[in-house]
Amino acid sequence: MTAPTPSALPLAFSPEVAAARDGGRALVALESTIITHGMPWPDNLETALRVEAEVRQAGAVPATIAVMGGRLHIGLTEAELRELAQAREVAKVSRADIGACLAGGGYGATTVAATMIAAGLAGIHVFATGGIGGVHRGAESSFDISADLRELAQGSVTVVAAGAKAILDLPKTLEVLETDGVPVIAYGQDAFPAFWSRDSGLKAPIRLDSAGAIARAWAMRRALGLPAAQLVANPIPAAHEIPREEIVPHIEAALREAEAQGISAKAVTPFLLGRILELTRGRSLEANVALVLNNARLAAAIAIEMARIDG
Ligand code: PSU
Ligand code: MN
Repeated sequence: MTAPTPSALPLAFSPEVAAARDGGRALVALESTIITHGMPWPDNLETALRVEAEVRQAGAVPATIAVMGGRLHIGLTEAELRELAQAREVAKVSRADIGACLAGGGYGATTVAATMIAAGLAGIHVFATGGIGGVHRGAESSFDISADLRELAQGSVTVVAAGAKAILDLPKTLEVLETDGVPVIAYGQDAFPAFWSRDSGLKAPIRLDSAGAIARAWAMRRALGLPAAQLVANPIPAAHEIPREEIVPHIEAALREAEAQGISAKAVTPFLLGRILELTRGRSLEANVALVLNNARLAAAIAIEMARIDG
C-alpha cells in the first residue's frame, strides 16, 4: 500500500464493511482501545471476535476501528484483529493524537473519542463500547476530563455503553454532559448504570425503552441541525453484575496506587482498569465481556432502526 497523500481521506474499509456500505446495510462501529489497553491477551482477541459475531448475529455488520500502516481502518479482518491484539507498541489514540499517529505509520488503538471521529467520517451512526471516559475523581485539582465527553458534545454518533465506571466521578460526568447538551439515555430503566453494576444511585436524564425510540430521537436531533451524538447507557445483564460493595474497595485501592505511583494523563484509565482486573481476579473481566456483548446487541438493533428511517 502506498502512503496516502496528506489531503486524501486516509480511510481503509475492510472487504466486509465495503460490501455492507454498497448494500446499504446497518453498520456498528467498535473501538480498539478496549482490545489493546482494556483487556489482556488472549481475552482481548477472543472478546473482540465475540463482539463482532454478536453484531452479525443481530443482523448488522461490525466495523472495528484502528490505525494501522498510516490508515484509519474501518473494519478489520480477523488477521488484522489478531495482529493488533498482539502488537507490542500501540498508541492510545484520541482526537489529539490521531493525526500524528496516522502520519507516523504505527499502530493506534482508538478511544471512544477517536472511534466517534472515524465512524462519523465513514458515515456510521452507531458505536458500541464498554464504558466511556469521563470526569476523573479529583478533577477539581487534576483537570482530568476525558476527551470522550467533548466528542459526545460535537459528534454525531450514538454511543452505546454500560454507563461510566465508578473509577470516575459520576455526578460530575453527568453534569458535564448536561452542560454540553448531550442526551444521556438510560435504556429500559430510570437509573444511570455504573458499568459493573446496574444502578449508580443517580437518575439518568432521559429514559427510552426501545431501539426504535433511540433511533427516532437521533433522527430528530439531526433534523434540528444539532450535533446528533447521544449516549445510550445500557445496564449490564443482572446475572453478570458485580455488587457495588464488592467492587468499590478494589476501585479505591487502585486509585490509591495510581496516586502513589504518580500515574497521569493517558495512562490513568488503562492503569486503573488493569489493576481492578488483577484485584478482582478476573471477575471484572467476565463482567466486562458480558456488558460489551450486551451493548453490541443493542447497538445493532439501533443501527437497523436508523437504517430503516433513512430508507
Ligand atoms: N472505559 C472502560 N474501558 C476502556 C476505556 C474506558 O471501561 O477501555 C477506554 C476507552 O477507549 C475510552 C478511554 O475512550 O479508555 C478513555 O480514556 P481517557 O480516560 O484517558 O480519556
Ligand atoms: Mn484523561
